[in-house]
Amino acid sequence: MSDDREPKGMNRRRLLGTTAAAGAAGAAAAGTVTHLVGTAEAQDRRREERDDRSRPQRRPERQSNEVHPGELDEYYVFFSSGQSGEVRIYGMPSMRELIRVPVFNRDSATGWGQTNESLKVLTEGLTPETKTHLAKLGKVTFDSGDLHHPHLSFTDGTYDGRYLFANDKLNTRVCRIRLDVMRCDKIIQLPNQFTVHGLRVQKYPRTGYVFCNGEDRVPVPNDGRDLDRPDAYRSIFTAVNGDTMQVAWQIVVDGNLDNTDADYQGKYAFSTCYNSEGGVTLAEMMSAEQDWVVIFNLQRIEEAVRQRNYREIGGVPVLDGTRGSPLTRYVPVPNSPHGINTAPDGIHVVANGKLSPTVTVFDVRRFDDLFDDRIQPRDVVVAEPELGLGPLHTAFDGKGNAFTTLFIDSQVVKWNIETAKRAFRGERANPIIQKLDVHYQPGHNHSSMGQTKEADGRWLLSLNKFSKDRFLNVGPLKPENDQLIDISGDRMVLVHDGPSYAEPHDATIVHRSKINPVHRWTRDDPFFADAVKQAQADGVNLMEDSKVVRDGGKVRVYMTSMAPQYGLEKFNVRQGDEVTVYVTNVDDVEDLTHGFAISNYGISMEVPPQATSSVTFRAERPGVYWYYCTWFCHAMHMEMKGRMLVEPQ
Ligand code: CUK
Ligand code: CUA
Repeated sequence: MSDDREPKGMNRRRLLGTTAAAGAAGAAAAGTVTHLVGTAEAQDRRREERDDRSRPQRRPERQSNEVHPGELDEYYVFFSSGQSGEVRIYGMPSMRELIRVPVFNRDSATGWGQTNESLKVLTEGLTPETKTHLAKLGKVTFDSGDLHHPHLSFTDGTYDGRYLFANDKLNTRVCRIRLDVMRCDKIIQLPNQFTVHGLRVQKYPRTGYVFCNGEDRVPVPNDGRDLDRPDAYRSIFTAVNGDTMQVAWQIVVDGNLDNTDADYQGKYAFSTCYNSEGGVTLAEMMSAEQDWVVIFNLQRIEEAVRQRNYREIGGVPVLDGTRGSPLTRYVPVPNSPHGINTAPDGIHVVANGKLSPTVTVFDVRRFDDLFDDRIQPRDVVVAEPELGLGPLHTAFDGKGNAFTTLFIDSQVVKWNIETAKRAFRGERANPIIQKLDVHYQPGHNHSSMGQTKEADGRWLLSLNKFSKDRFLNVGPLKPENDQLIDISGDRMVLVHDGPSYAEPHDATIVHRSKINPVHRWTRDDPFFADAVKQAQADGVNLMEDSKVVRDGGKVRVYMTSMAPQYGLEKFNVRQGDEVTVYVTNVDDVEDLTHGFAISNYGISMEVPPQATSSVTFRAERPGVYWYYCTWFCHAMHMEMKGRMLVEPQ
């Protein structure tokens, strides 16, 4: 992909250069440092230097993280947002936020959580028990979530650009985002399981499965039985079919489940457990010297499902994976592990110690023997280096090195996997290459393409939980600090501090060549197929017609939007009507989004190019209500409006 600059821009900058140079000279005269101002000439020089780098020449000491105006980033970063419930897309290395994708939250800009199209996604996958529960509260869905782990679909060990999957720890849901339109198209709530924390996907041959860890232990089914009998509580691991977004199977384990990952062979998934004690208090959960990693044998599980060797609970197959089951193995690791990460070499898996200063390295090639009982559980461990205090997550450069966050030490430690293995075998060897201070208390960290077999060893992000003094004080609630680190050389170099709102836990860094979003919707998109169907039934051509269809107490208002006008300048309804407004954006121009909002009715939604959006409400209050376009779309955008006339009863 080329970042060809337009000759037009060049000329314009040359022209403007005169003024800029004059300004710089003035500043110099005033005693300011000229090199900070930067003349147009210097900018050109920098640009030429940068352009040189795309040619096969000597690689410079340091790669630049500068992305000049008009230039595009090389990577997409898909950030989670924790308790904000959305996904955020950044460009890297500039670390500019590009867009947000609402998921488990309610979003004012797009109408996510209000439009019929989003409500379908937010409601159709809830369990029957939840639907009943919410109905009693007069609600149809949850309006908050806790999204921790965004992971893209794979084909053959790398990203295929189809989907992103993520968890909702708050309400036990899993979402899927379509990467062509960057919109969530499916959300399901998992039965039986309580919360989804760790979430990763099958890497080979493709996704395939989305693996979901049930973190907290509860009675199964959780219907009022065994309330205060923690020994009867269970954690459940779920495999969701990423194509159908239905539960493929669930498996009950001992202990609990924190984070998870999968191998590059399509044979195993594995999860950390920090509560092997089955405790319900902090002291109980920390009491044992060791917890474990549980390994799931996918072939054996699929065979057990085929043999119907399960109980059906909540409409899905639930297998027994507790100790002694042929479907699982439990490998003891030091107290309270957290993250678990498969290296791009397809061989090594790192479980991060948290309470222990160590990480535990497994060799997946030994898992077959473990399941065939030819070796003992700890025989799959090939290294266990002591790295520092509070290791939480590990990233990789694809060159044999690993980068582990140390929460308590506020550092990232770079270490070598082979050296750690030599030390584990008793050789005198120090695997630690460098420790870099980060600011402060890092959780996850991520390397560019580092969760695929195509790890490129260029950039590392450290997602720090505290920013403290790193930014202007904004009051008691501080931003997080996502720090960009250059790992292309021998030494890690911190190059950028990036504030972010609550609270990215995790991110996936994807080379832009893997992602190909569209510029407009197509009329046959399933996202608004219900609206198209209803219009057909009403004899309405959404792309041309604007009209009102009355159907008893229900009124369907169809209108087009084309800058700067809606198809209807006014429409009448009666007080008490159930009104559905369908707006179809017939503009075929890239980036020409309209909105539709009704003042004092709390209605607001986005209508992207070539899409239909709809919203349903009850016209309970008589009077004149102006509707207007919320997206600045035209010079006459302020005039893009009309009146809803609600006739009193
Ligand atoms: S968890 Cu947040 S720092 Cu939910 Cu991936 Cu480790
Ligand atoms: Cu349409 Cu503003």
